[in-house]
Amino acid sequence: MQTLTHYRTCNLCEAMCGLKITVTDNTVTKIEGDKEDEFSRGHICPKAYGLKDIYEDKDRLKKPLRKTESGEWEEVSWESAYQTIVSKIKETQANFGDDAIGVYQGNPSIHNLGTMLYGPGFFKTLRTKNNYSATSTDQLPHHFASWLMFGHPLLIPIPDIDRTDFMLIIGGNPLASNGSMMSVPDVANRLRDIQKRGGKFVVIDPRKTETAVKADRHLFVRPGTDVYLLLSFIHILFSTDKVNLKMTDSYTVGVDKLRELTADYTPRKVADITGVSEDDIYELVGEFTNAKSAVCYGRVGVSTQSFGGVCQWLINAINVLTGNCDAEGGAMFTLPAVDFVGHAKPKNRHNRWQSRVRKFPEFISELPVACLAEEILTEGEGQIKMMFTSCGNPVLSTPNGGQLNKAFEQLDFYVAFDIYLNETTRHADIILPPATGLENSHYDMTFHNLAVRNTTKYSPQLFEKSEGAKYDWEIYQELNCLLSGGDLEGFIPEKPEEKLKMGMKFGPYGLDFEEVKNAVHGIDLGAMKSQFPKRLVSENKEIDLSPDLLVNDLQRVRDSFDDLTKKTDSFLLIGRRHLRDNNSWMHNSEQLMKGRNRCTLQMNPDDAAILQLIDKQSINVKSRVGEVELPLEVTNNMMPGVVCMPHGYGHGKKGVQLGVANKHAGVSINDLTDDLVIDELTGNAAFSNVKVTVKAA
Ligand SMILES: Nc1nc2c(c(=O)[nH]1)N[C@H]1C(S)=C(S)[C@@H](COP(=O)(O)OP(=O)(O)OC[C@H]3O[C@@H](n4cnc5c(=O)[nH]c(N)nc54)[C@H](O)[C@@H]3O)O[C@H]1N2
Ligand SMILES: Nc1nc2c(c(=O)[nH]1)N[C@H]1C(S)=C(S)[C@@H](COP(=O)(O)OP(=O)(O)OC[C@H]3O[C@@H](n4cnc5c(=O)[nH]c(N)nc54)[C@H](O)[C@@H]3O)O[C@H]1N2
Ligand code: SF4
Ligand SMILES: [Mo]
Repeated sequence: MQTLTHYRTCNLCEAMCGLKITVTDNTVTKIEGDKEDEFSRGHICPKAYGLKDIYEDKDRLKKPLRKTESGEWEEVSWESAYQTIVSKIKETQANFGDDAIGVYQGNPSIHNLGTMLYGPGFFKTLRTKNNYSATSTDQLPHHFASWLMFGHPLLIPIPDIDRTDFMLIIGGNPLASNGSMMSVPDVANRLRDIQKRGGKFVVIDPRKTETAVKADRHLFVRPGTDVYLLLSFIHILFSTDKVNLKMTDSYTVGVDKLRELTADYTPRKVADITGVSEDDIYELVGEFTNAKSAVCYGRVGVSTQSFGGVCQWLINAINVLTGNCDAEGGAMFTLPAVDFVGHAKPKNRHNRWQSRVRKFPEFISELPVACLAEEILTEGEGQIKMMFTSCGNPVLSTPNGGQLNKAFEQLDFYVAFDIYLNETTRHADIILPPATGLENSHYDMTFHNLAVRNTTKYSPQLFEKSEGAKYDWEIYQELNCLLSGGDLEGFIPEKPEEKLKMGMKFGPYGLDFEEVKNAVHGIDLGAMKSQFPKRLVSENKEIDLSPDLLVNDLQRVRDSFDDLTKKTDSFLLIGRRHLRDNNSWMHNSEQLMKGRNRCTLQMNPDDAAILQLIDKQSINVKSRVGEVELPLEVTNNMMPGVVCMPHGYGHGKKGVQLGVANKHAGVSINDLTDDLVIDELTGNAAFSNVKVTVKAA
């Protein structure tokens, strides 16, 4: 019997937990939290056990698949798959132009070193403007606000959770998600530590979440109205003379403008439509400004709404106006070992082109994924005929997934880089499955940049990839080589480690990659430090509190106000995450799917009583774009007028090879969410502004 211990970082979510994996005779026998890990201190969540399940999963694809004329799948060689793909690319470009090829890059792309480093290079050579990703279902508002206020879309403010005295969490549920745009392993203890040192944390959310239950206070807010609450928060800061920029004062502009813009938004005016009382708003601002340090953090719930961009702007503004930006215990900025931001120059990243059908502006070279289906379905010059997806399942993950499903059916050609035959990839003509998880080496290019503490850690591969399999970095570089007329004979793709080595050497700490490799529990580079104005990328190294694009968008906010005062019979639908789910793709793990059905519609008891619905009853939920049936779950945790279901379900479709997942099929929330309801400024999906009706099935 041969036993070895392997240390690595879990790449399944943003938290970067250190794992200690015991392997006996080439089989994983134990996965536990690595107590010596410099960042995660032994924390782990149940999803980590999923790494073993993914490695051993019989349904996971390991060889390229091609769909035959009769619709069956056959295994083909890499060379033959490559040849077909390259000739299809050339044919499509010659017949219909570069924009006839579309690309969707899904969430695990950024959790995967090879895909992250070499995927974009390949997609760039396609020269298409039809670039889509999960970013426009998720976080474009953060990048938009950071770009306009601090000069770079990746200069993201991170809560200094370990030192703050007051944390305001709006639309985030870190106890289920383990944090996002804030890599924070062991978040439950870190939040408890705020309380232990005499501080507080408050949650604003239409659902009393797992995080809200532990908070000092929870306030229900009506979905999609946070913008008014935030405007009112800033109004109070000015009207009660609580504005004090402290260190950032000498290089911040736009303060007076913001005073004017928020002048009308008294707590009295916004209380009714937000559902947060005047007293609660005053008390909240009081607590925030009286705390020695404080930080306002808003996540998916405030990004995925019609005014996501404005919300993230106002959240940043609150931190600046109260002297909590770039200050200990406030919203700080990381200095990662491999740094994308340090040498960047100010540049326009918006509206350099528009989508063909709805004319939405591009941002950071992407178009809103809510436009993807219409770009495939609408005939005319520039129509998408061929698609690539990488690490994504947009039929389940993007607004109006039902329509996108139809769109994928009618493509001329579709290539998926994916490890499963799922609801989206079943439409593919070719699937290229890379080695994944424990078969890969790993480094978090993105999440070290978003972490609550500066650390760095490299994880080696645990297992050899299976025979005949390829790494994603090999696949992308080989395709690129062939596409540019090269030959694979003698072609040696670059390993991601080469880029890492250079990135670290020329990074802010000048680290030796060998040293990083040897530090199996990671290297601590210290707490976040104040770095402004030096680290600002903006012209003149200023913080802009009133950028024109955001200020102009307030007109939409004003225009929507009256609509919100009208009574309606519809419910607002919001999403939720569960600790044992991971977006749409880990439902094939037996370990993670244990327990009761999670795909239920949660509703407040008063609403259920009015509609004469009872717990566990099968109900019908309908929106402008579709309808689904699922069991009702009556709970006091829901705000009246709001219903909630998880995303990522809706398995069990024809042709999908997912044994365990199909047993827990559920229905897709994105058969209800609306591609026409988006944040028109940033292009982000506005999942939380979707109206539905509910009745017995
Ligand atoms: N209504 C609603 N919809 C939402 C959300 C919501 O809150 N509400 N959340 C949104 C958010 S924040 C996100 S990020 C998106 C996520 O949505 P997607 O971007 O679609 O990502 P996943 O659902 O995680 O799908 C992951 C896919 O990647 C594949 N995969 C996993 N590992 C690898 C790998 O190593 N290599 C390759 N090539 N493939 C791999 C899996 O098989 C799966 O097909 O969903 C969004 N959709
Ligand atoms: N276990 C698990 N972890 C995950 C994921 C997963 O699927 N499962 N997904 C990962 C991904 S891709 C991401 S992006 C992160 C997301 O990380 P989080 O943002 O922490 O994730 P959510 O749990 O979706 O939290 C969003 C919260 O916003 C609330 N909300 C909805 N609408 C509104 C609104 O209008 N206003 C306010 N104030 N709140 C609202 C919801 O009730 C919910 O509690 O999680 C990551 N981690
Ligand atoms: S919290 Fe995230 S990183 Fe940590 S073990 Fe769970 S899935 Fe992995
Ligand atoms: Mo996400």
